[in-house]
Amino acid sequence: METGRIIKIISNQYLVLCGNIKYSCIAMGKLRKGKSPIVGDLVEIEHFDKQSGIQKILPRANELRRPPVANVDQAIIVMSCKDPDFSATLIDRLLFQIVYHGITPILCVTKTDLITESDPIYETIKRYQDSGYQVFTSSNKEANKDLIACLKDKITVLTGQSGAGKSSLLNRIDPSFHLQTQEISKALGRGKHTTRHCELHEIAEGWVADTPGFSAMDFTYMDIAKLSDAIPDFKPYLNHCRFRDCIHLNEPDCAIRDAAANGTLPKERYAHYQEVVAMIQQAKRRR
Ligand SMILES: Nc1nc2c(ncn2[C@@H]2O[C@H](COP(=O)(O)OP(=O)(O)OP(=O)(O)O)[C@@H](O)[C@H]2O)c(=O)[nH]1
Ligand SMILES: [Mg+2]
Ligand SMILES: [Zn+2]
Repeated sequence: METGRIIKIISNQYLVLCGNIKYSCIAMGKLRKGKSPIVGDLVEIEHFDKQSGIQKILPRANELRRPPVANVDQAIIVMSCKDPDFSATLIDRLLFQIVYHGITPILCVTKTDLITESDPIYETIKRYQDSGYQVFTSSNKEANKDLIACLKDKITVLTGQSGAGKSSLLNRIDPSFHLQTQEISKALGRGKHTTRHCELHEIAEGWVADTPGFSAMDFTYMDIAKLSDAIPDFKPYLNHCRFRDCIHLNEPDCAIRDAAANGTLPKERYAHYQEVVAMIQQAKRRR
């Protein structure tokens, strides 16, 4: 038995890194009944005559659903200033998903070459920074050094809409990378959604998952209390509501609603929370 990490999955072949050696493995029979292995999983493998097989998935520290990656240290929300349009609503929806899974969120605003210095996007960025989030910016000119430094020794997931520049960002950080980006797929007539599978790439002394962009997000599995407990902006106010089971909507003496009303908590973050909670409640009613 040897322990390694799944760094790539192509149909039913799993590429497992053990030390410096990569083994192409299949999932053994007894695994198929339980949960399926995903990228980032630590697994026990066994070598046979002609092939290697995954015998066991070790317990996961955490697990993202979209993209499916296990044992993630941090997730970078990649949001472009333009093409596609900047959206704080989308940032917060991704943010909620990430913190819900106990993963550290980081924001990277790309394509700053497409806006001017006085663009209101910079005020939004400042509000995220004031709330304690780590925010990087990037343009087509060079790779952001602070961003590179934050990847070291970590498993990082890039997430964001198709065309936000996730693959381009990795190509700029490591010029030996040649991940396909949309310019190339346009030339090949493939259109949107250039990145099609999930893979961990060794980059800047860490591991980064470039993932496909997505079009819809699922919140229906979420527990509202667990979500509100996980939102970093809410933390300072959490135990100050009148009711212990407050979900911070219409309850009297809600510290979070009050904080949003007087501006100590960013109003938009609270509004985005209300929207997501409404989606969760609607889905629960339909069941
Ligand atoms: N002007 C400008 N364009 C950029 C920048 N970064 C990426 N782009 C362009 O944006 C387009 C999309 O970039 P990709 O890297 O393919 O986007 P992606 O997020 O990987 O997209 P999917 O794989 O489909 O999810 C390409 O045409 C890039 O050349 C940037 O900093 N500035
Ligand atoms: Mg891509
Ligand atoms: Zn409350």
